[in-house]
Amino acid sequence: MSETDETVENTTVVIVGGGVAGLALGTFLLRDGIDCVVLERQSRQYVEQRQRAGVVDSRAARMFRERGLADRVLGGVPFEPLLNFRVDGETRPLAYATDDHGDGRFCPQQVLVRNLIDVFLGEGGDLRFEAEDVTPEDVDGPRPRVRYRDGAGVTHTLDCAYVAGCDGDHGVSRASIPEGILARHSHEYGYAWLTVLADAPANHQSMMAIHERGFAGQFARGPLASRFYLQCPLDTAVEEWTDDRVWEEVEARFGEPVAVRGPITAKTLVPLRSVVHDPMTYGRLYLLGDAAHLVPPMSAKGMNLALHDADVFAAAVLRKVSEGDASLLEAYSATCLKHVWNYQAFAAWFTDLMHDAGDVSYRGEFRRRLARAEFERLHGSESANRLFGEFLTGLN
Ligand code: RFL
Repeated sequence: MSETDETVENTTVVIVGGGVAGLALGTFLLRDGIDCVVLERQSRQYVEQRQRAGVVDSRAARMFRERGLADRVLGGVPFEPLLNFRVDGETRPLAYATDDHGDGRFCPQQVLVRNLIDVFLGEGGDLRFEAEDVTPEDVDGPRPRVRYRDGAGVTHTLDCAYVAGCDGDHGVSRASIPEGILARHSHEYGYAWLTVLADAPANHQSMMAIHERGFAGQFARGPLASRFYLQCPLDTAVEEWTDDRVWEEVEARFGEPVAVRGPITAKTLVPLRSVVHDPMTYGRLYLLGDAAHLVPPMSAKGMNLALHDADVFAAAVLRKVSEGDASLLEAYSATCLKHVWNYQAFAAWFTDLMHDAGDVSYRGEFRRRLARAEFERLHGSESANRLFGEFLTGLN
């Protein structure tokens, strides 16, 4: 074929983005007998190695179990219903009440992604990596199209019934919606996290420090690695954080030496923000996951919300295709947004609590004392503790 050649194909759903939302959706649709094509901008190797989230909550894990996929896609270890806090250098474990029977897991996002790719391709799914210039067209009409260019420069057009925008916050799907259609509701927390990946085994699944120098966290990422988080100002630069400075700051905030100062393999800055786009649809384009909403990583809910959207959308398409009933598709945005705002409320509360309780330079002494009182309530009040446990496990 020459560079100008075009191919035109038909499918039911074009899924833009092969991250957690796109791959889970593709797998669910495929197993429900619905044609779909997943278009991913990056290479397979890139998406399989991209390190991000680590917590699959019970609700999401249960969704995979109910679809008979848990053993094949979930890795990692089950949650223990215990959070380890260090408050001003003192150990304050919090055992939270939960009816969860061990479904939630510490499962690195790249393990989930790798497994979903294996299942999807193994069952005959159509997943196209390195798709360039993906462009949704006519999504407000009866038959949308998605065009893209493959690595050989050939342009492809996919005619479809629905486009699923699963391409994250910086993707092309939401950007293709005309101005003024979506409302953007957002909140900036005023600080960032330096996120650090290190070949350093963790003594506990989770450790979180409340300290006057700011929040610090350590979360296990498999048996040999940890993800560390350090609250820092928005205007800091990664280059300012030498490895020695990272370890000194982690140890100062935890008030004890880390078990192993292993090699640091990645450092990134993440400004903490909450964002919701409303509605999550435009014509036949449906937004899923980070393309529609962002939660601060303190809550460990972003990937879980993406999985929830995939579950709701797959069920809605199945109902329409098998029974001709569009009611679930029409309700898609409202159904997801109710769940999104519930998790946003938890994420904002937990993020404020963990940061306000430490460094007073952001929100002052009054907020610090409020946050400390709330922290004590989690230890002392059965109902507060149970509600917290329900949110953490995703059962609320
Ligand atoms: P993803 O995973 O970003 O996937 C989007 C995919 O779309 C592709 N893409 C395109 N493809 C085609 N054409 C284009 N024009 C495209 N533009 C983009 C991208 O290459 C990519 O493959 O979005 P998705 O599927 O919505 O999933 C969202 C989650 O990845 C995200 O919410 C979580 O990582 C958030 N998160 C956490 N969530 C949890 O549930 N539990 C956690 O413990 C947790 N920890 C975290 C986190 C996010 C973090 N960062 C990096 C912000 C910890 C951190 C540090």
